[in-house]
Amino acid sequence: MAFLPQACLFDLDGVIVDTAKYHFIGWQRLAEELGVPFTHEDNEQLKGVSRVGSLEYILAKGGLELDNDTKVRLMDRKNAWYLELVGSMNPDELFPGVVEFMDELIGAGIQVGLGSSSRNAPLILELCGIADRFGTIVDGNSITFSKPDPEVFLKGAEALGVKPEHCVVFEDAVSGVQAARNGGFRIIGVGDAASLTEAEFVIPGFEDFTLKTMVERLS
Ligand code: B16
Ligand code: MG
Repeated sequence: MAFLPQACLFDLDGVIVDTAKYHFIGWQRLAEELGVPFTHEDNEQLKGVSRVGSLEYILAKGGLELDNDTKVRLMDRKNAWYLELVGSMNPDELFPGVVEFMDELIGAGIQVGLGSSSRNAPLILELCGIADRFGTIVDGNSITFSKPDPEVFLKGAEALGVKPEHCVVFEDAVSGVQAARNGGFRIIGVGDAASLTEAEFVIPGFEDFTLKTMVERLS
């Protein structure tokens, strides 16, 4: 029997837009100040990881231990640099096909929600002109536990009044795919098929991806 989802939850960074490149600039600048090397490979490890989790990663890499106030100050500095870069984002930065796909879902009566670790998610959706498409926005401000904990997606499904098994999660991060799996969701990976092995299938992006294709592949 065909599987027709009642809702789709989208991650933000790596699924709707590429904010990882801005996170990289901010974390690298901070890491440099701390005397810790920070590479693109390090940045890959931080996809889907919370702001505090990302700082902890850099501190651990440098063998540094800092008190809580200092950690908060450092995260605020990095976020200020990040916001300078994000401030000029606009609809041109949306990944090709993602809005068209969302509009197809909405037109078919399938709800759309956001499940992101980023505390800046509402701002980014506004800047990109797509905030009004989301029936719910669950972001880093509304969760206690980071991916791979399923909280962010469970809250999204609850807000939309949909059970996880009737809901598809789109994720680009290994921790995000694990979060969806831990919550009992259907999961489509976006990006690198070699690393997203726990997804049901992986798409390179939303260009040429349609509701019909999704239903066929999930059924
Ligand atoms: P912020 P996602 C995540 O977004 C990013 O992938 C991750 O690199 C970042 O550390 C995290 O948001 C927190 O972001 O500092 O803006 O609160 O992929 O879950 O949409
Ligand atoms: Mg992501």
